[in-house]
Amino acid sequence: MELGRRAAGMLLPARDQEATRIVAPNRRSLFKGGLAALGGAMLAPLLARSAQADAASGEFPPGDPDWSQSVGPGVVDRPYGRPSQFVKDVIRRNVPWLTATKESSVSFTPLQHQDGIITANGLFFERYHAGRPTVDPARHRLLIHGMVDRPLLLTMADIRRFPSVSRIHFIECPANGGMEWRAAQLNSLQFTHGMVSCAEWTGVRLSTLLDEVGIKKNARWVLAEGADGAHMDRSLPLEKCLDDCLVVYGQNGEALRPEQGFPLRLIVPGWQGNVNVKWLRRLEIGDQPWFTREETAQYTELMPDGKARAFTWLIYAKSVITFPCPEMPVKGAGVYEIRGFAWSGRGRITHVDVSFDGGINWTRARLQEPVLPKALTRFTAEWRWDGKPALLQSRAVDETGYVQPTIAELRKIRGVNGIYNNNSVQTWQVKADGSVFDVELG
Ligand SMILES: Nc1nc2c(c(=O)[nH]1)N[C@H]1C(S)=C(S)[C@@H](COP(=O)(O)O)O[C@H]1N2
Ligand SMILES: [Mo]
Repeated sequence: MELGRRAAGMLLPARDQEATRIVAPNRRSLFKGGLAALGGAMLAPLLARSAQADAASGEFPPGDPDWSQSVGPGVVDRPYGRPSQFVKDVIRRNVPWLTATKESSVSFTPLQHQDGIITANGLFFERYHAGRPTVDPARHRLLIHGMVDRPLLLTMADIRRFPSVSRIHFIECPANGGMEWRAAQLNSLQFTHGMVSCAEWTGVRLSTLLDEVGIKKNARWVLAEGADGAHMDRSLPLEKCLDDCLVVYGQNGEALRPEQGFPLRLIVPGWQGNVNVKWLRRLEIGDQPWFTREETAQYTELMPDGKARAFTWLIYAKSVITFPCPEMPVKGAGVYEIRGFAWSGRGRITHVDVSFDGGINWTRARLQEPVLPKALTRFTAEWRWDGKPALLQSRAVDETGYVQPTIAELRKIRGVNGIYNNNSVQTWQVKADGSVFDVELG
């Protein structure tokens, strides 16, 4: 405690008027330099108010509270780190009525709390068809067989010996937004859009493994199968497998999480979540698709004429505003930084436009670096809110020129029978009191 006090004495100004005089100009200059472009004049009263609050609490900024008067826990107090106790509400959530069981279900990423493009491993959305298996990496094997010259049975150690790559990609379940096809019904960003997450994946190019086994001349398809109780299996065109698919064991600097397929998972960049087979145990090479349950009974799109589209793998450009949103209301008129995510399975996002009046006028948003292909991309825009009701929207365009559609445009073609691939423009209604609601424009 002695040490704490002395250290504090050296670093922090004394609690007197002098201190407030020292601190106040610093705040103002920081503010002028960094935030001037964002309407400094309107934000200034906000900062002044927080200084008043500090003074009211009897502590002059930067203060000298309990934690500055003592020594905290030492190293390896937490051998595996975890978030601050003050962010304990930033968690994955599920919609209890959505599925009959938790084993065949989904949890959603709290996108309203995600800073930057990487989803924390503990917050990556989960989608299980038969729960989360506990796979022993020492006993796990990957079998590669079928139309190949040299079938292979690989251990995890074998897989780690191949040349490695790291890539940042999103995964989105095509059912993301599926509950909103008919009407806006979930008043929550987490539940309308939280079946998308983004990570840096590390592993082996699938093409490297396919080179190793030697693909026969007439091979056209690859079946990927999981080791979970569902044995989730999907047919993929060989062309995509040779292009950019990865077999990964790393996720954001550590081993894949059990939720994401530990110890081994297939990453199919930009394609629907369900083909990114987790707990990957088998790759079979063939000359035609297998028409498994997951690509016939499930994951097809029922069109208005009663026919179903199968093998609709691509994730088309999509975006959503993450601040403000129903979970993150605004407080009073003034300048805000609108924040959101855009992504496309067809490559890079080239631009995002935002509207404050339900799509009548549009403003170009700023894209934050890095802007990577088939990855979440951060966009921001300045919003001067006059305190009147507003309708916020974002609309993404990708490098192929594809423009994110409205829900009305989507329904014209696809009707309302399906549940998959709702990449429509989201509308958030901001009321005069700053509260935000999930609405649909007719
Ligand atoms: N083996 C296996 N792989 C699987 C699944 C599964 O249930 N079993 N779910 C799929 C579905 S439907 C999706 S959307 C993604 C979700 O990946 P995540 O749980 O890492 O977010 O994994 C896919 N891979
Ligand atoms: Mo999914």
